[in-house]
Amino acid sequence: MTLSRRLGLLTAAGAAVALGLGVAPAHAETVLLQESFTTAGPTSGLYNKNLSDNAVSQWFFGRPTASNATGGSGAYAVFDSEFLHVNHPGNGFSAALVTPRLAKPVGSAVTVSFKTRLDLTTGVGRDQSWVQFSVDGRKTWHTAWYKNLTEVSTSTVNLTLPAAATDANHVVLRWRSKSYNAGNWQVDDIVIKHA
Ligand SMILES: [Ca+2]
Repeated sequence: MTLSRRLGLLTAAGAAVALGLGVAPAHAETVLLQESFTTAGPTSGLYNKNLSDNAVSQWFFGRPTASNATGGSGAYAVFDSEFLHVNHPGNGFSAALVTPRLAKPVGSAVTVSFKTRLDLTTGVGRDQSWVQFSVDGRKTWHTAWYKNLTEVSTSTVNLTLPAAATDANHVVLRWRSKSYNAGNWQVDDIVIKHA
């Protein structure tokens, strides 16, 4: 392709003026989803998906056991298998906090940030936490972040999803927990953007 044709395409894309002024083209980020939670639940369309064989596995919002330890404020999401175990006899709980289908341009990278508090205390493999994404309508889940060790930590997680998300025209994310009976995973201030 000739340079003039390339510039023509850039003009069509609205970027040639910026190039002409010697200014790098703007890469404005677009927020696909933002969630800071209320005690009544998410406001962004995030929803609970029970992935267990019991009826009680679920994320709670702003409760039940501890204050917000994520670095965020106010309400938050928590998967608390200790609470579930105490109140519903049994072991082995699993649920995901799932986003709606988020439409995006093909070729734009997806970034995810969230504040989190992990209190995984029952040993390797008993408590597991994933951030996963799907680009085929929730049939296949790709893991972008995973924890399975005994760990107590607070952090802000910043992820850029792999090429499969960049190449897709939509993405669905989920925060998936699988925990035996004593784990606690808090999440707050989720922001999902595309470049
Ligand atoms: Ca919050």
